[in-house]
Amino acid sequence: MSTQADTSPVSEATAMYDVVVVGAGFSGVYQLWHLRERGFSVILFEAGSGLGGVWNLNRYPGARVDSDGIDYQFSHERFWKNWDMSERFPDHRELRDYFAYLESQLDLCKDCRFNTKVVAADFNDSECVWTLTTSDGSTTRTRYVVFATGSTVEPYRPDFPGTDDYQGTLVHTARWPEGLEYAGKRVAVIGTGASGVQMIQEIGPVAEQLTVFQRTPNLSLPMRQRRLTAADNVALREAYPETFARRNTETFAGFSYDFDPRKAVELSDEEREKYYEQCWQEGGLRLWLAGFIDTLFDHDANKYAYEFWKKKIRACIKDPAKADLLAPHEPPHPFGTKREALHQNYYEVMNQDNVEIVPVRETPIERFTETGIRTADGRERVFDVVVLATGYDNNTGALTAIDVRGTDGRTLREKWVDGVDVYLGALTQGYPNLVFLYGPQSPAAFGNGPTSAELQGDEVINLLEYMRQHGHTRFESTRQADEAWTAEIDAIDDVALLKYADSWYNASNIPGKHRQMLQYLGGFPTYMQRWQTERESGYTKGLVLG
Ligand code: N01
Repeated sequence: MSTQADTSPVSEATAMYDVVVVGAGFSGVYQLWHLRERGFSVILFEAGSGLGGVWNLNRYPGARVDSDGIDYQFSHERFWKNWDMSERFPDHRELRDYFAYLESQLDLCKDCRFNTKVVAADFNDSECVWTLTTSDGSTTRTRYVVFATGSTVEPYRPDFPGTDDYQGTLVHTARWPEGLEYAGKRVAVIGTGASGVQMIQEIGPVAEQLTVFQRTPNLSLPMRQRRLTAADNVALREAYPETFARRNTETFAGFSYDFDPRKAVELSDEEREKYYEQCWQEGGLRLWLAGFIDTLFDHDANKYAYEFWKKKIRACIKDPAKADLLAPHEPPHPFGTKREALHQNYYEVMNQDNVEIVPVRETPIERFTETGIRTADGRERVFDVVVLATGYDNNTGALTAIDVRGTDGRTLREKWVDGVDVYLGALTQGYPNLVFLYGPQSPAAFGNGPTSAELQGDEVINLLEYMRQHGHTRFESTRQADEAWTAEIDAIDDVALLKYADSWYNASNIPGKHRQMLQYLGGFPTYMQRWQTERESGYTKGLVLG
C-alpha cells in the first residue's frame, strides 16, 4: 500500500487554506485527519517522500522505537481493532506499514504534498495571513500554520577537520542510503546514543572490524524484544481500552506505566533491589520511567539506580577494560538524566574481539584523513565506512532551519538565539496564528510521541475550533505567558538532576546552542491542566485574541 501521493509541484499561489500542517509524522497526521473532519480546509507539506515523519526518514539498520508498540500508536478503536504488531518494539519498516494502514483508513495522502520542504513562512499583519514558500518555489497562503516538524529531524554533524579529504563512505544515521554495505568492512561508529546503540548491534556481528568512538557511555536498558503471536495480539486488544485510558489521562510521560510513588531512599536494600529487578525483567524504559519517584531528584536515590544498572551491565562484559568504559564505577552523569536507550545484543557485540572502543574524551578525534580517522595519540585507523551517530539539533532545529518571520520580521532563529520561551510548548509571542506540536518546551520529547500527538493535538484543534465559532481571526501568546512558562520549567529543572547531564534535553549537545531545559518537566497530566485553564478562560489567560 502506498503512502506516497502526487509529488508534482502544485501552484498554490492563489490558494488560501484555513490551516497548513507541516510534517507528516504522528502529530501532523492527527491534525490533518481531525481538522479535515471538522470542515477546515487543510493541506499538509512534508519534506520526506511519504507519511511517517522520522520513521520515513530513519532507515538505518536496526532503527526501531523505544516505546512499547502498545503505547506507540493512536488510541482510537477504529485503528487498533484491526492492527496486529509483529514485535513488542516495532522497527522502522513496521511503523511505515502502520502509516500505510492509517492511509488506508483515512485517505490522507490526497491532501499531502510530499518531497515539499517548507523553506520560509512570512506573516502579513494587516491581512493576518501566513505565506509559506516551499522548496519547489510555490507559495501558499493560510490563516493558521501548525508546525508538526518533530524533535529529532535536523542531523547534527560535528565539525571534524578533514571530512572533505575522506575518500570512504561517510554517512549520518538519519540519512542512511538504501543498500549501503557494511558486512565484511572496516566500520567506525561515532556516538553511542540510541541510534549508535542500534547501529552497533547490527554492524558488529557482520563487520570485519568495528571501532566505536564513545564520548559518554550509554546507560542503556534491556529492551526485552519479542515476537508477538496472534494470541498475543488478541490479549493486547483486550487490554487496549484500559491501557490507552491510563496513558492518556494519568501517567507522567504518556506511557501505560508510571513512576513508582515510593522513595528509593526510604526503602530497605531488599525492597529496592526487588523492584529494580522487576523493572529490569519487564524491560523497556521501566527502570527509568517506572522507577522510584525520587530517582531524578535526589542524588542518593539516583546512585542506588546507577549501582543496580552498573552491576547488571558489568556482569555481561568480559574484558575489564571494556567494562570500565561501558559501565564505569563512577556514573558519567546521574542515571536517567539523558534519554535512556534500549539494547538487545549491544553488550554481546561489545564483547566481540572485532569491536574496539575508543574513548574520545581521553583520545579525541584529531581529524579525518583520506583513508580514515586520526586520533590525538597519533594513531590512524583505516575505515571503509564511517557512521555519524551524533544525533540531532533537537527540539528547535527543524524550526530554526526554516525562515519563519513573525510580526517584527525576525526569524525564529534570531528570536531564539539567547533562549526559547514557548507558552504551553506550542505558542510564542510575535508569531500569531502559529502553533508548534511536539515542539520546544512541550512534554512530548520527554514522553511518548503518539500520546502527545493526541493530547496536545486535541488542544490545538479546540483552539482553532474556538476561533472559528467566536469569529476570531488572530491568536497570539503574550510575552508574560511565554516567560512564565519558561520560569515554570526552570523551577522544576532547578530541583531535578537533569541539569547535571549534557544532553539534547537541555540543548547542550550542540556546541554554541543556548543551554536551557527544552522539555516541559511537569508531566502530561499537569500539562493538560494548563491547557484546560487556558481553554476555560476563553483563551484569555496567556493569549490575546483578535
Ligand atoms: O542522538 P543522541 P541519537 N564526538 O544525541 C555523541 C531518539 N531516537 O540519534 O553523549 C564524539 O542521543 C554523543 O556523545 P555524548 C531518542 O529520543 C530514538 O542517538 O553527547 N561523539 C552521543 O553519544 C534519542 O534520544 C530511537 O557525550 C559525539 C551521540 O553522539 C534521540 O532520538 C532511536 C560528538 C548522540 O546521541 C537522539 O538519539 C534513535 C562528537 N563531537 C533515536 N557529538 C528509538 O526509538 C555527539 N557525539 C530507539
